[in-house]
Amino acid sequence: MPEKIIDSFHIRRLDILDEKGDADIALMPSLSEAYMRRMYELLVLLRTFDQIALSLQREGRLGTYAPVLGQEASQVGTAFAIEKTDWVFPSFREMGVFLTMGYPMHMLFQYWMGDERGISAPDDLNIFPICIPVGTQIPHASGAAMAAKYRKDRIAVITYFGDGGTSKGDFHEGLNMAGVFKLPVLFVCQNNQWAISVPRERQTAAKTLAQKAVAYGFEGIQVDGNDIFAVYKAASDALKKARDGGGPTLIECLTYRMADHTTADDASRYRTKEEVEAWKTKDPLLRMKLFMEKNGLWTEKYQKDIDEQSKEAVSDAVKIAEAVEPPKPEDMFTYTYETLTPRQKKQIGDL
Ligand SMILES: Cc1ncc(C[n+]2csc(CCOP(=O)(O)OP(=O)(O)O)c2C)c(N)n1
Ligand SMILES: [Mg+2]
Repeated sequence: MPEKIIDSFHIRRLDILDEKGDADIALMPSLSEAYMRRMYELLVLLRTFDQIALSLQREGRLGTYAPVLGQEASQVGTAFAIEKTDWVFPSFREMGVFLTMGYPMHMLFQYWMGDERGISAPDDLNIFPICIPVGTQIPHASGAAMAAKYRKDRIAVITYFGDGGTSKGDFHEGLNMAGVFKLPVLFVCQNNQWAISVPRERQTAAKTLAQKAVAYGFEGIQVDGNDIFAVYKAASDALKKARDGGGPTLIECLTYRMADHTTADDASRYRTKEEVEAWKTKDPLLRMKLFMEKNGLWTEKYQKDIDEQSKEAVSDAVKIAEAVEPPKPEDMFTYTYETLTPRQKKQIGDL
């Protein structure tokens, strides 16, 4: 019997906004000028937040922090596509998602300053706490999507993870379950090329991370993660498909971690200056700024105003976070146990 090809696949790749700030009109999502300004302002706010968080860490006023620098478009672009009733399962680097959703900024600082109360989302925000164990939020997202499907809620679930996260069993289990049950979930992989010091090519021999979805029976698409319009379009299409019962999607946002993994890392020990320099020209903020300028939406005065407003918003949030009364040591029992054992009661008494 001759051999046959029983299946073949292709991976779509979406690019809309190039490095010079020119957009492909045919692919461009329809967005009002006010909406595009809001996107740009969030990119600027996020970068300001990130820079100030790093300085606070250096001054000893904030704990270990995972910077977003370079990944702003992947986060803000996907988060703009989220609806109020959707549910979000982040990892530890998604400050852009939290800010775009309107998460109180002082609470984010409170969290990074070591106070866990900062990560209990207000009731009107459907976002789960920051997930530190790599990839474990992925099956949680599929579980939430399963619940939504069971209850016939017309919502989507979105979860975020990195290139390193795709090597975890949780990733494969979460995607498999979503594929089998056709769950309303969007998996967003921010492929920033590094998992601490492990380069992307050590995670998988596959050509793309997007193609991992094919094995589980649904579409994976790669987008330029530094192109906010491509990211937004791919995410809004996928979330709409999920809400409409079309099942899951995996989006691979191809981007770059411009900073160290966290403030506890020194990336110069394992990657070259040339590599980092080459990515600077792809800066997602610069690209959006050039687009805005070419389309009459940007002036120096506008930039100055939004820089000032962002700095003010961030420093106000820092002030609020630093003024919060620190938690009492005995609170760790309050938040952890429903009923205390006699030994724990004694421990509290000893505090
Ligand atoms: C289960 C688990 N193993 C190891 C770690 C330590 N760790 C923290 S981040 C990280 C790498 C994550 O890389 P990636 O998924 O690409 O995300 P990125 O940090 O690049 O955003 C590792 C190994 C962890 N947090 N959890
Ligand atoms: Mg990574």
